Amino acid sequence: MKMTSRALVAVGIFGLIFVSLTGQSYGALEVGFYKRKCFVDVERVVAAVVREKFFRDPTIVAALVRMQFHDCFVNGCDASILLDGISSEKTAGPNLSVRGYDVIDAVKTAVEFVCRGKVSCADIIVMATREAVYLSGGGRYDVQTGRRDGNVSLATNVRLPSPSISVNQSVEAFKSKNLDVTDMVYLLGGHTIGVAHCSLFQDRLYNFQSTGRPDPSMDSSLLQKLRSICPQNSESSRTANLDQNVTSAFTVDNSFYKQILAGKGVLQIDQELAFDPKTKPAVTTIASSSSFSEKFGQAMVKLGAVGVLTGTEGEIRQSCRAVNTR
Ligand code: HEM
Ligand SMILES: *[C@@H]1O[C@H](CO)[C@@H](O)[C@H](O)[C@H]1NC(C)=O
Ligand SMILES: *[C@@H]1O[C@H](CO)[C@@H](O)[C@H](O)[C@H]1NC(C)=O
Ligand SMILES: *[C@@H]1O[C@H](CO)[C@@H](O)[C@H](O)[C@H]1NC(C)=O
Ligand SMILES: CC(=O)N[C@H]1CO[C@H](CO)[C@@H](O)[C@@H]1O
Repeated sequence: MKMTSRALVAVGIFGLIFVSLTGQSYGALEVGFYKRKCFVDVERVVAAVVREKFFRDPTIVAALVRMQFHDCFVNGCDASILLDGISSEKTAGPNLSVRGYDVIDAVKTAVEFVCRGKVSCADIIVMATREAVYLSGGGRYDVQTGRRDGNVSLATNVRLPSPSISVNQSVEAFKSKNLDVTDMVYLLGGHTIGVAHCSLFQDRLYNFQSTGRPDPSMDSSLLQKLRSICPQNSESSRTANLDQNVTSAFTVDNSFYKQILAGKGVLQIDQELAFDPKTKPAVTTIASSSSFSEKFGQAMVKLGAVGVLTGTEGEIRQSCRAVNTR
């Protein structure tokens, strides 16, 4: 009650000093978190490693973008997808084809060398993905950092949407992660790169919704093409590009939206996006807009904030593949 304003200022300053000495931040991600944590620019170290991997294998862009989605959608962006174990998230059906773990390991080794014990695996996923999107020609966005790593990873937690989900169900799935319809439409633009295995769209080619006929919404030339890649009743490990525009199948750009408007969506959900009244207006706008890169980056930042651990929650893993032993 007798506290003067000078005393209040002193308490405030003490608080700031305390926070900066203990290095704790309370619950917030920020752009450039590692600037105060490390003597070297961690984001540049990440960039160098990803660049080297990218020039050997440009498909790491798709691998990393999908990895960020799967990490963030299951138990928040806490690197739980990276944990090895006989029943960890990695072992669940939809995650089996997630790749890029080697890229994350290489980045972790490099950042540990320059700033030991400070950089989380959850942040590495987000920083590496940003770099990969940029290298593909998809523009550069600022990422927030300050995530900490979780220590729980269970295949039974993996409830990822199936490719035959309806737009309404997909809207619900994204909403449960605080992502709105617009975010969803931009994020599904992640399908502007990468591939899908035949088994995940085979029904659309031969027996759509048990009709014995193909999906009538599929462009007929695409149908012929996909049927030749994925013959009926074959156990095919073959794949088709998610973006059917050959000149941009490796580039994070808006051509995916042009393709789905032309009936050339490979996954059922991608095709529905172009025809459902809830999403068609956004798809049409994005298909003819020049701001996709920027908006996609913003949506990735929003995705990157889902269910994060910050401050003193979780830990900084020593190896991205295992929780620390104490
Ligand atoms: C309703 C939501 C989604 C569904 C149902 C879905 C489904 C799928 C399926 C079935 C595949 C093919 C997997 C395979 O054959 O191995 C795939 C691939 C992919 N997805 Fe999604 N996805 C969704 C959302 C997203 C989001 C939000 C992103 C990123 C922002 C994303 C990025 C990717 C990428 C980059 C690939 C290609 C992976 C590669 O080539 O290695 N997906 N997705
Ligand atoms: C999707 O939800 C809307 C209401 O938000 C409803 O009017 C529409 O019938 C639903 N569509 C389908 C295919 O269930
Ligand atoms: C195909 O990709 C190129 C290069 O990104 C783009 O200029 C063109 O508009 C795209 N065409 C279609 C039909 O998607
Ligand atoms: C996981 O982390 C939580 C809190 O961050 C802690 O309570 C728990 O003991 C940890 N579990 C293991 C197996 O390390
Ligand atoms: C599409 C797909 O592979 N779904 C599988 C995902 O993983 C769960 C749990 O392991 C399986 O039950 C699904 O069939």
